[in-house]
Order: sequence, then structure tokens, then C-alpha cells
Amino acid sequence: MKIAVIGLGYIGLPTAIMFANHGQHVIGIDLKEDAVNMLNAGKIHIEEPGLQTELTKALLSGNFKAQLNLEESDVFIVAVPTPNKADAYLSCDLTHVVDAVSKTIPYLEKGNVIILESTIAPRTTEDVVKPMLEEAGFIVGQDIFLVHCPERVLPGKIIHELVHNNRIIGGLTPACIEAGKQVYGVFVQGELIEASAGAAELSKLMENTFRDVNIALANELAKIGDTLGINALEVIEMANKHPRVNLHQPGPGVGGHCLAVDPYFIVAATPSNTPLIQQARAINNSMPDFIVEKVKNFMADIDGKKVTVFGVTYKGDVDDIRESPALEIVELLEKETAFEVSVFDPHVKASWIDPDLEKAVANSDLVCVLTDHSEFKTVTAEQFKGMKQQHIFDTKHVIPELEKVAIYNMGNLYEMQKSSKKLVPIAE
Ligand code: SAJ
Repeated sequence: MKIAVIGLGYIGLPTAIMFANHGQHVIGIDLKEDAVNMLNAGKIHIEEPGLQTELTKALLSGNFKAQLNLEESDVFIVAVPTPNKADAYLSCDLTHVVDAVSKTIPYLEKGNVIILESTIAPRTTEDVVKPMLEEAGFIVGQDIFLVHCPERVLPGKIIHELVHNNRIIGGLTPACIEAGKQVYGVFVQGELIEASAGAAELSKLMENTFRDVNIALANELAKIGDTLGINALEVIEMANKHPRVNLHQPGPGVGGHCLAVDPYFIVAATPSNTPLIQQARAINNSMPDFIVEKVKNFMADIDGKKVTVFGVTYKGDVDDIRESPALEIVELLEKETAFEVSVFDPHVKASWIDPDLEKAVANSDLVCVLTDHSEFKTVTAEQFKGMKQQHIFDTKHVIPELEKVAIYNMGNLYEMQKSSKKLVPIAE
């Protein structure tokens, strides 16, 4: 099979390489010349464990090549970004998807398969993409097979999950589903779940919405615990011992290109039916402000001048800062306070990030941990000796106990309120 993968990002690149390493002839298409050159020179342009080794293997086998322009193929896989539009409900911006599908049209031949992997608003496959192919003179399900197969892999574990996760094959007709199954059957060991394109689209969106709503509940619990003086993290640990309860973890907010984006695609499709989803988004979006408020009050109490942020990526052990609440917090601290702000993140290289932990915390009054990188789990008291005052606000609950360092987290937030706010017994 000859497979063209359009979009060599976090999903397209691992997918392309995976097909190549399972004996398929793959061309990877990307608009970015730098990325294409880097890949052909043997270097990955994103951070993902195991991906570099897989690329080296794919290039050595001669099965993978990156290029700027499309050419004839048997299968076209669209894995381009679908951000939010800047409209009232932040609907799904299909510009890149429509552009990618348009580019396949001159190369399409009867029998070809088009697979949409990008996350898309419900009904896009049927209402937007199918008409494009029909206009070009093809009968979908007969001449061309159109399928939506949403990716469901977790950044940081992509290589393993691509192979082992179940895969939804959402076809417009039974023949489309069959064609999709043949493609993914090449390497997927999980179940190939047959679905309509619409159900596939909505399932993908609801999976991330489920997580977003649950994280909002955990964040709400952290605020409840803060006000009532009850440790929310203890509550979560305990409640989760119930066989049917799985409370998620509170934190500085929800980031990334999935959870903070996808729920809006459902909201925009049917605003009046989605009050819960909208409220969950609002709660998660409120977290950066909430954290900054806590930091401000605490710094006022301890007469602090310098804050050091640990971790700016949207989650641990990745280099991805898209939609990162940590970034928003850094910006708020810089804009709204007079504190000196330093940033340490071992996964991100930038002029405003200090690559050295000790230097970043030197003379600091508070370290604010916003990402759960593995490196933070093994820090030692020694590394914080250069701080002016040894306080850590660990919003991700990853820092181990450290001698002489006061640690606050999303469970004991109320302990940070030394003078600014005292708990008042309910009865009063
Ligand atoms: N987070 C919390 N509390 C939690 C769990 C996560 O605050 O209990 C935060 C993280 O810190 C991060 C955000 O949520 O800011 C999202 O992280 P994540 O690890 O939950 O998800 P993503 O965005 O990396 O990947 C998700 C996955 N979806 C689900 O687990 C339902 C992945 O399987 C999808 O493929 C991916 O979205 C996607 O591309 O849609």
C-alpha cells in the first residue's frame, strides 16, 4: 500500500512512521520546509519517547520520506490541526482539513481511501468532506472510501498506544468501514470498532469532554476544600477506594490541544444542550486566576519578592506548551504583579527559561510547581538551599517531602492563607 500522511505533527508523524515500519510505502507531507528537511536528515522535530528510534528505522528501510507536495497514493490520511475559531462558541476551524482534502482531489483515483484523523466537529465527514468529493465527481462508498478514524493516543505514550489502543473506524458506508479496517489492520492490535462517521466524531469529542468535566469536578473540590479547611487530596484518595468512583486530580487548569479545545466543538454544534460542558470549561479556565490569587496573597503574607515557576508545558514529560495554563500563569504573574519571575523547565528551551534549577530558584521566596515532569519527583532539599525563603506551592502534587521546605498543594491550600483569610466556623 502507498500511504500519504498529510500533516507531520504529534499524530501524523508517529502514524506515518508506524505504517512505514510495518512494510508500507509512506510519504509524509508537511507545509513546513524546516520540518521536512529535519525529518529527511534523520531528526524528529517534536519530543516523543521512542519516536527518534522509529524514525531512524523507517528511513533506513527506505519506506519513509517527508516532502512538501502530495502525489498519487492508495490511501490519504489527513492529520492536520483543527483549532478553535474565534467565534462565540469557539467552534471547530476546519480550514486545514478542507485545504488538505482539496489538495488530494487532483491525485484521487477510483479505489482510493481518504481517512480523516484530525479531531472534527460532529457531522463534518458527512456534511463538509463528502460533498467536496461528490463535487469532484466521485461516489463515496463506491469510487472513494471516506472514513473518520480519530486518533486517541496519549502524548508521551504515542508509540505504544498507536498499536495497542482500540481504534474507531467511522465510515459513511459499510464499504468505507471495510476499507478503513484494512488500513489500520496493518499495525493496530486493539479492536477495530465499526461505527458511523458521526458516532466516531462525537465519541472522540466526548472522550475528551468526559475528562474535562471530571477535572472540573476535581478543581471545584479543591476550591470547596480550601474554603472549608478540608484536604481535597485526602478526600480524592479516599473516595477513589470506592469501586465505582474515580475522581480526577485538581491542578492549575487544563491545557493541551485536546481537552481545552474539543468540548467547544460540541458546544458550538448545539449550545442549548451543553450547559454542563460549558460550565466545566469555565471552571477549568478559572484555575490560572485562582492560582495567581493564591500566590499573590501568600507572597503578601511572607513579604516575598521572587517567584520561581517549575514547568510550563501543558502536562508532564512533554515539550508541548500549547494551551498551557502554566504559560497563562507566568503571563499573569508578570503582568499583574511586581514579583520577579523566573522559570525552570527541563523540557523546554527558550530565552526566558532557566535551564538550571539552582540558578532559577536562587533568592526566590516561592517555587510554584505547575507541571508534573518526572524530574520534579526526585528533587532534593539541597537544590532549594539558595532560596531566600523555602516555600513550594506544588499544584501537581509531585514534590517529595523535603527537609526545612514548607510544601503546599491543592489539598492544603487553606494553610497558605496565613493572615489574608482565616477560616470561619460555619456556625458563626
Ligand atoms: N489534567 C488534570 N487533572 C487530571 C488529568 C489531567 O488537571 O486528573 C490536565 C493535565 O495536566 C493537562 C490536561 O488535563 O493540562 C490534559 O491532559 P491529559 O493527559 O488528560 O490529556 P491529553 O490532552 O494529553 O490527551 C487527551 C487524551 N484523552 C483522554 O484521555 C480521554 C488522549 O487519549 C487523546 O488522544 C488526546 O487527548 C487527543 O488528542 O484528543
